[in-house]
Amino acid sequence: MSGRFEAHGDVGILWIDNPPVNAISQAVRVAILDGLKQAEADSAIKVLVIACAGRTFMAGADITEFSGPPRLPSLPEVIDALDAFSKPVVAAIHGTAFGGGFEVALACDYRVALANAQVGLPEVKLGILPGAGGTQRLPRLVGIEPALQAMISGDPIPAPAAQEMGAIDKLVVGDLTEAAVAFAREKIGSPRRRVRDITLSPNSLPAGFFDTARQRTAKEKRNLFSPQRIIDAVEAAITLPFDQGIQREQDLFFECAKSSQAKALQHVFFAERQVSKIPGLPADVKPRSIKSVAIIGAGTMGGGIAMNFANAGIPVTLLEVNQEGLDRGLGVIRKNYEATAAKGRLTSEQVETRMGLIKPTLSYDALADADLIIEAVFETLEIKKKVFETLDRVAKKGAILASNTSYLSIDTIAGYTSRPEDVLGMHFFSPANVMKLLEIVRGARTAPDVLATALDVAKRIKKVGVVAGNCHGFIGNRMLEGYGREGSLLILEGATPQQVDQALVKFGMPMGVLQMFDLAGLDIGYKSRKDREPGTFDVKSGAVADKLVEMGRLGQKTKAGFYDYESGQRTPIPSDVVAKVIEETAAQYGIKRREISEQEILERCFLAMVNIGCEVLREGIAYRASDIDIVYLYGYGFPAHRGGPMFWAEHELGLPKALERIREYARQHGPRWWTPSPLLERLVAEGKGFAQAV
Ligand code: 3H9
Repeated sequence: MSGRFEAHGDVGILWIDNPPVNAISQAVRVAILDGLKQAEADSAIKVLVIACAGRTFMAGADITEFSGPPRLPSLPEVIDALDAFSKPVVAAIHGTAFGGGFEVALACDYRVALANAQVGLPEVKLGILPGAGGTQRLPRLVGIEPALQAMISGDPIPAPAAQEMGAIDKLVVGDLTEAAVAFAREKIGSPRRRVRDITLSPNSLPAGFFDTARQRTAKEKRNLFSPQRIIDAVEAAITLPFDQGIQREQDLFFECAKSSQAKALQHVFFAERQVSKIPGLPADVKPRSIKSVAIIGAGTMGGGIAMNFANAGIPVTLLEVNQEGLDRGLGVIRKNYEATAAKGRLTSEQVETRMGLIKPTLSYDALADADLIIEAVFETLEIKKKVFETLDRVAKKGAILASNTSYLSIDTIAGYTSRPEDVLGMHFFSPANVMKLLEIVRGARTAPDVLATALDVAKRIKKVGVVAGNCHGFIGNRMLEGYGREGSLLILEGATPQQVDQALVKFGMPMGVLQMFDLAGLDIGYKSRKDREPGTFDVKSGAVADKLVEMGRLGQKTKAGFYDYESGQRTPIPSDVVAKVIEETAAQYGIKRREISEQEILERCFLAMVNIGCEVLREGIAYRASDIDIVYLYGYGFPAHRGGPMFWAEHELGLPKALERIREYARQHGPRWWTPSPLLERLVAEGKGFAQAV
């Protein structure tokens, strides 16, 4: 039973009960229609309350239904029935009234909410728009501008703010049902107060309002389809009568719903919720209690990691080898917080509270009580060895020992301690206080409760934790190698750096691969190439970068790398010097430069990455292709509206086409880096997708 009708004297309550979030499934829609019929038929009932059991009001349409054929009755039909209902209706809101849930509430006459509830129209985050009247009702209720803003951002609106906007009639502290019933009783005998009957006046808007909104949104929501359609729908609220506005909304909704962006963003919604489900990890494993944390290394990474814990109110001890390093690290942290405060996003009191949670130290003894210790020192095994041997001596029993290594073997690192079961990787992404990804590297001997704790910690510090197996570079950096290699080879073969980067940015990446190298510092790759075994990487691909480093062009930090940079600016300026280095290097390797198409740039960069992704999946380094997508979305800025590299390969390109192109590049460039993953070959041969990979 997804709903039931209860009579309480002259007040009827229509309860919706569809755990966990009361998504408006077909059964819920039927239950609402049934409840309305019963309430209409019962002459003793004078007013109706719609309320939800469990932890929340209806959190929206059932997203799992979007991928199948339409199931009737539709939500708009349910809303029509609400409109046609003859008695006043009150929505009793707790938890989150989102999307279709909020649209049901908007079709009620009144909205009563718990003070800690939230409302919102987050459809834009799923690549669609409010398709059950939201684009026509919310502007009528709160005004065009705030309504448009709410729909374009899709962000939740706390109930007190919603009340101020005019979307909530009464805030309640205490028993919501009791308060809603009492409120409803006051409305007995009142005529219906339908939002659809409110008249909107176009005169209230500044001239050119919608054009300005379109231009601003094109910049802020670059490449996104549904925000522009939201503007079209809201414009219809003002230019068309209500029923025609609803029809326009429907048409635009279906346009969005069938777009590839909607499919990609909905994939991301579920992928994000899948990552914490770890095959073989029993659900009853209890995470260890983490009340205090220590970070070793107060450099850029260590400092950023420390901020995450201070932001979550968890005390952090920050260790450096000398006072100067410690002072510099704390100075950077303070500067970051003060920059946030200057933007009005933190008070100076909050800055001090957070700084107060970070305790600097030069002594390992100060780490003895920490529940979790994260090492963020130089990326060499000799140094990690010293750190972990020391930690093994000083850390208390049961403390979790984590390494922020981006490439090195967690099993080797765990082997430096007498407690490998307490060791795992917690790989943050730079800037560590900003990027949402935490790659959690499970060693061969990592204990289940240690893994569960890391996943729990990720949630507490508002990161998305993705579990990876142990290999060189884990999921993200292992795949990045293919991406970087092809980007670097393309400039030798004839593309300019800006041509490569522009193609990637046009695709939706926040920056191109060569810009990314400049940002990270070309010396990093240089050093790692010097340390690597010959044959484990394509020497040619690093040749230009190596020369640039030897010329002192280390990237943004020296105002010169693949591009030139003006002082204090991040805008890449094409460099003639670099163009010459590229040409000379190409000649040195006997490469005949040629025209390179945008399509080739995208295929080479992303398919190289995807082919490695297939290996990552085949070897069990990632549990699911969708986990890989989440790594790329939150660690590398892959555009969410493309769903992630694996989703892109499967759904935009198609796996057979991906395989065919990889084979073609193997023919052109040799098999060393382009041999198709056996997993990809198998899936294509069997006509399967990544979901059936394991
Ligand atoms: C819409 O309404 C369109 C209409 O305008 C027009 C229609 C014609 N459907 O997030 P959690 C599942 S579009 C199906 O971990 P939390 C979720 O997958 C919709 N399933 O919990 C997970 O399943 P599992 C607009 C859903 O407490 C479980 O519920 N609404 C839906 O951290 C728990 O979810 C939205 O976009 C759904 N709508 O957060 C709101 N929602 O356990 C989407 C959740 O198997 N939902 N599930 O992994 C949310 O933002 C969060 O789930 C919420 C709770 C804040 C509600």
